[in-house]
Amino acid sequence: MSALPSTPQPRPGAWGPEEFEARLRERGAAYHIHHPFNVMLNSGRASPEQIRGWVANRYYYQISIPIKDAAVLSNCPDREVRRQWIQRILDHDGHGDDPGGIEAWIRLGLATGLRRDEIEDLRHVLPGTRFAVDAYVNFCRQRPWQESVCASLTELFAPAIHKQRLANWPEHYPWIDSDGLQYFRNRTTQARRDVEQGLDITLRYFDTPELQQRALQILQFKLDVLWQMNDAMALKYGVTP
Ligand code: AHQ
Repeated sequence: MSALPSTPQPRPGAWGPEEFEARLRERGAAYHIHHPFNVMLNSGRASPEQIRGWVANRYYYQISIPIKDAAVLSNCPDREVRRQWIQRILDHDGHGDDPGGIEAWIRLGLATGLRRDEIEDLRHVLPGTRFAVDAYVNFCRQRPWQESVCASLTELFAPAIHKQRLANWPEHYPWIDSDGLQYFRNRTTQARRDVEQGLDITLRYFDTPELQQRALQILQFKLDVLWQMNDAMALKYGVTP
């Protein structure tokens, strides 16, 4: 396994770290914050049924994140990277007194009127959701750990979407108890910390023009995973204009 250089060392013809990061951030135009289903959710036009469908489907993504992160760890021989990356599993599964993000997501579901059993038994998960999420988990099982780190960088754009929900949902959906939004409060800081590590590794590992194009391709794959989930939900629950 090629050890990571301590700082980005772009090879001839490769973008420097600032330009490379800018190219990654440009892909934010395809982030699911712009999907019509998500725009409906965050502009207050979603019905309780559409919101419950979204929470129940996204639950499958949430419980898959620690499985995905464990796959990244299992592929990664770099102890320093693992020492940081393992925090992502604890954030979702919980540890000590912290019940974790998956439990917080269930509480969001309960606050929208879903029952715990119908969340956890995945009865509402759509084929398009399942296939997109499984594609992400299998990518992280099969590809080099550095590629999986790059795939997590859709979270470059996540703080904005969590802040948008925290700003808009209480006004648009006063019937959802504010405690149910705790997941988004937690992720605002956790996503920033995750992105710091993920971006640092990506800028150091993808150091040739070919590898940097591969990084953009990987980010687009993960953007498509998130977009497809919204496509499946839009088809099932409709998008209220
Ligand atoms: O809640 C989210 C989360 O824990 C993660 C982990 C990260 C990854 O490793 O791929 N991506 C991610 C995301 C979460 N929430 C999504 C949302 O819209 O609420 C955003 C998603 C992401 O941007 O990849």
